[in-house]
Amino acid sequence: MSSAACSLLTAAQMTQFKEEGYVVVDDVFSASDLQPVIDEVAAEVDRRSRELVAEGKLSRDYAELDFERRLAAISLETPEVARSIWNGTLAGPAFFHLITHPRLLDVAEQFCGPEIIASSVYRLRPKIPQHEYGAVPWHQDSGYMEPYCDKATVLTVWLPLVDANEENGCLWVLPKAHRGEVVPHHRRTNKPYLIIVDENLPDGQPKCVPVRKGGVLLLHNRTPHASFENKTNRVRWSMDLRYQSAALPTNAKITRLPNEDVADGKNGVPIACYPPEADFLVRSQARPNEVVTEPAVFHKLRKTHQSSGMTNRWAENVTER
Ligand SMILES: O=C(O)CCC(=O)C(=O)O
Repeated sequence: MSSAACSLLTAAQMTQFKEEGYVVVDDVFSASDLQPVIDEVAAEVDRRSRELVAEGKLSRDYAELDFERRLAAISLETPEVARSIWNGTLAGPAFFHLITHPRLLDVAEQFCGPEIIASSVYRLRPKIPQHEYGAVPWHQDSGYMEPYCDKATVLTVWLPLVDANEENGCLWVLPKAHRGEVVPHHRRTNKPYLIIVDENLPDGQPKCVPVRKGGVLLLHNRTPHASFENKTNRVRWSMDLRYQSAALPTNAKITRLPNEDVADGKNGVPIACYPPEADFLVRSQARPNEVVTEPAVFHKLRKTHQSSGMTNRWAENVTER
């Protein structure tokens, strides 16, 4: 892969995001930018698989297989390694350095302004071949957030660690639907993820969005998106990261500036756009001393954050689908 070409979006890319609610930016990262994250994840797969072998839950550790194949082979025997990675517990230095990568923050600044909060809602997703639970139904990221933040822009950066395409389950989007409201979402009994059921899905032609390793897909928080089955025999590894302006509700422990939202219990401002996980300041002109620069601080935040109350906005909506 060529080394990362440019960090800022062109005017045409900005227009596409504004009009369509998504845009792909190629070559944001070089292979060497992504390798430390891959190494950190591979080390965890190695550690967990050895543990399971020792516990008699896995026949062997499949150490001879590469990053894309090893977890696929393990998952034919047990879902435990994939599950333990999926649930957001990995928060090592390489993750921190990727989330705070200057080129990514340059991109985020174009949407969020100079005071940037990294929302701690980041996910590492190993989409396992032919596993139904790897599919993510249609949803808007705002469906998971506080209604107060529906009108804001919270940027999702979807970032594959391998080439992502239709066959291995890249994302699909509904272009232009971000211009409308957050539509009703349903919870499913005994299944993960919120879903927008067919009758609530905004009109439009779903679009498959392949992204090459090193590139990113940028999504608006009201852009409906989904991903379907991985039909290959390799894992489709990806991460999704989120950024917002510090002016929005945030549980980051930072000084508030005039005109920034503060949850004072009176004006309906929530404690954060997504209270269950910890936000942190990643770039700032106004309070540079409060920017989190140490991986250990990020790690501690991830491990010790106490979730506070969240609006149960879809409480009435339950479906069997
Ligand atoms: O990676 C996927 O398959 C789904 C990602 C997603 O839905 C999200 O980032 O909100």
